[in-house]
Amino acid sequence: ADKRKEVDLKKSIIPVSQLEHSVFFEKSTISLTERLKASTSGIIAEHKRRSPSKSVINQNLNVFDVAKGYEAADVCGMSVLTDGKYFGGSLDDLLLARASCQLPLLRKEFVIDPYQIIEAKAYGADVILLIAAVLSRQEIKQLSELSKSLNLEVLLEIHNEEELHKSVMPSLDMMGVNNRNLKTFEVSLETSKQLSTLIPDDFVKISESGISSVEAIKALQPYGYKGFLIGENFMKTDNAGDSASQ
Ligand code: IGP
Repeated sequence: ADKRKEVDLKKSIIPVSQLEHSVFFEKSTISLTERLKASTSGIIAEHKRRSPSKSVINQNLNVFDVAKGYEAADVCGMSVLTDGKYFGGSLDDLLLARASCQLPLLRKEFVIDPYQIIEAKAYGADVILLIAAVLSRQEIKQLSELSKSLNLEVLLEIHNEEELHKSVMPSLDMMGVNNRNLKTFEVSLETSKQLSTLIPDDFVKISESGISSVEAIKALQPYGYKGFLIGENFMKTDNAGDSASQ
């Protein structure tokens, strides 16, 4: 019986009425889009212990040091994987990153429910990721409008033309092209190049995944990309921050 209790407690979620007491509901968010527009490099550095495509990337780094290192490297923002099942992350990681740096923080999660947006706000996030592949237009609208009402910025992730056309709406701030096909895990920077001209100018363009060199960034910039989301390339080293500053 005691074991049951433990499990139930772990599963119990904090009601919205309590989450809204987080101090972050009173604090203004830190804008990622503003920082990206003002930057020449545009790096968004990710905390990512493991992934379905690569299994273990690095389990030895601690999120405090990673966040401080990214900030010292003067990146524009930090992405924190909070998904446990596939990426070994947690909401604690988000909160600890918040405790360690003043960078705009993106909650990297498979968001499907408004609750997760409120949770992100309560744990100190500034930006929400919405993935077009797993959401209907109506869901994207509902989740992005809720985010905006909480002063969270919205990054909408797409991988093809259909997802792009389905998603265009004024409640999005950034469009991110994922170079990795989430079904096959194949990575090609061509995806970013091909979709770039189709993305309306109102959105800050971000290229995500598989970016491992300054040359890759330089090759994508002429296509209008202002942001570059990089995880594995930084996390696979002994010092993620040092890698990000190179
Ligand atoms: C980072 P990479 O190849 O630099 O580690 O990729 C980021 O783009 C990737 O983690 C990512 C992701 C996602 C993870 C992009 N979209 C959606 C989980 C869910």
